[in-house]
Amino acid sequence: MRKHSFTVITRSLALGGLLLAVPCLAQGPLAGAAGAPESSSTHDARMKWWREARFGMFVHWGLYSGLAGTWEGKPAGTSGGMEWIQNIVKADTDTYARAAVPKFRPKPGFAREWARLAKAAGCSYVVFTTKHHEGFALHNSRVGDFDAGSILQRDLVKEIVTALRAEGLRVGFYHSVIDWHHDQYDYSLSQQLPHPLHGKPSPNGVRDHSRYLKYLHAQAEELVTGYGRVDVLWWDYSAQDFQGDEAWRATELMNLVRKHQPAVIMNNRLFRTPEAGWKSMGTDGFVGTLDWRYGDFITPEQHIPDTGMPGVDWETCMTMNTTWGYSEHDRQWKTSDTLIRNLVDIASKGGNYLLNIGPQGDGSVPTESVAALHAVGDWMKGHRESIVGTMASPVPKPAWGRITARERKGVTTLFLHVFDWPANGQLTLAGVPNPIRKARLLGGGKVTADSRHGIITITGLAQAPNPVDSVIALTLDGPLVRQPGVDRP
Ligand code: FHN
Repeated sequence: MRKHSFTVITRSLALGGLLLAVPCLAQGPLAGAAGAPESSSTHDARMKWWREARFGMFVHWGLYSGLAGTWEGKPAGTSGGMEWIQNIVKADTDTYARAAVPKFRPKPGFAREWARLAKAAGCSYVVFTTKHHEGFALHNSRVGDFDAGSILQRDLVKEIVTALRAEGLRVGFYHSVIDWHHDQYDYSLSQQLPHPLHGKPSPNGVRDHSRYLKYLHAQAEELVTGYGRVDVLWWDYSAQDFQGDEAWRATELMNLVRKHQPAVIMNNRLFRTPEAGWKSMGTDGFVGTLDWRYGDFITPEQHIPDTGMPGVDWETCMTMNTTWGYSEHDRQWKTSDTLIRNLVDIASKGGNYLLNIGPQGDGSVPTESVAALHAVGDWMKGHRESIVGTMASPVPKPAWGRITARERKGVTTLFLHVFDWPANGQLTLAGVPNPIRKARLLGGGKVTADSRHGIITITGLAQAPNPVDSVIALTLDGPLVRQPGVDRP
């Protein structure tokens, strides 16, 4: 198989005696509609909104949400993914459904609450679970009977998509290829993928996995043909011993989706090979290469790669506490300061932040998540331009914080995100030879920037205007060249 590697090509333009470098990705043909080669320019156009967005909301919501991490009156756990509760308690699907369905009662207007919260937080897109590993589909499916249409007489996907679009948000479907309900999903084919019946014989005899794949592809087709434009398809997940075409007829599945949604952006999780960006079963085991066949972006989970992933598109997905699905026992909430700084750190490395909420069985969002997202949104209100539409810092990470950058028409803006305001009120930045046009503090306030021997000093403020992250916009003549030998942001 042709290994598709990325090389970064810098187009050098001489301007004002400075080498201007505009990093771009030199890519071979990429997957377009139905697998046809996609040119780099078409690929960049397709990825444009996603690369500019920088910030999305993840939503894990299903039958597990009503169980809230509790099984037979006791906590199934106080940390970790409670969307896995069926596998934690090793319940067969009928036992699980009997316990969970009565507790899953979406209230009217739940989806509007989600959409308004995502908008208030400054998110540009929302990726929500259309089906998680438990196998319960949130749409009204014609090919199954374990779905919201069959059991609740509602099409929850339609309700959510309608609410998201009313707020101008892009729509993403998370869809689990793992399925703990379907009686032909052959869990014996992988020793690494989880299943509540692992190690036990199938209660319905030998399973024909190809029949499950027919169902998987049919439901995927329902989702990409029945709800208008789908902006993101977030597949989840494969194992080293069971992945790709063997496990899911993956290439066919991606081509099916692209046939109906040619602009869709898909992650790399139908596969699990170095070419698809993975080097282990862990979600921190990544390599910074992504062959076009395996998806559009790499998906580091619950962590931020130290130096980002130069040359490929990547998105860190993260919980606010320790579970993706709702748990009434998990109190380990990250502070809003941490969430804001995570967003800045990720953007400074050129990635996206997909921050998760786990609504309860009626769709209500935990109050801690609501408060945190509003705090992030309050910060975003005054600092949005330093995140949305920016790219990775072209200069090394400074001791006092992070840097995001924008380059337009030969003018660079560096957004200096100051986490730790220097005691003497003087901010210095080395490695920036470009002439300064101006310096302004986002949100108001006067600062002065002087440049001497390539070192910029910013003065004028005795203390940090914003204790979490104060941002100075530094406008410079010409784009910045990545300093030779400089470690990545
Ligand atoms: O097993 C799932 C898990 O429940 C959750 O959905 C995460 C989100 O990225 N994905 C899988 C674990 O990597």
